[in-house]
Amino acid sequence: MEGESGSGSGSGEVKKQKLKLYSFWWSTCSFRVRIALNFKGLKYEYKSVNLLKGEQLNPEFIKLNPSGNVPVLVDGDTVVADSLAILMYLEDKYPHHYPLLPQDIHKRAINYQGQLT
Ligand SMILES: N[C@@H](CCC(=O)N[C@@H](CS)C(=O)NCC(=O)O)C(=O)O
Repeated sequence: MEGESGSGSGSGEVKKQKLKLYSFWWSTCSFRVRIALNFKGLKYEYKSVNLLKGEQLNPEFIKLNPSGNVPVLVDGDTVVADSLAILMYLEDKYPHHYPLLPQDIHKRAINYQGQLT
């Protein structure tokens, strides 16, 4: 379900937590995550990390991502850094929200090839 994560008390209650994306407007790595979130129709809270002001080196942010890079996605207790890892996480968690990858495994392989080189 959209923007849902975690589980409730066992009574069927599902705790809704909005995804948070730490990002910066000119970061190309962040673009593709924002595009994927929008394709999938997932609501998220945008957390700006101003790379020009060095905010990626703030201790709070370094705790989240010791490599000091954006993007970082926070989904409840799950913290995912690196745009490709985030895309794959979103695809695994929300496979039916506008799939990012083709079903055909050969076409999928070509997509991976494009991303991993
Ligand atoms: N492989 C990482 C690379 C992340 C990366 O290099 N991010 C850049 C912005 S595109 C960054 O945060 N740089 C921080 C800096 O320049 O100090 C990914 O795809 O997310």
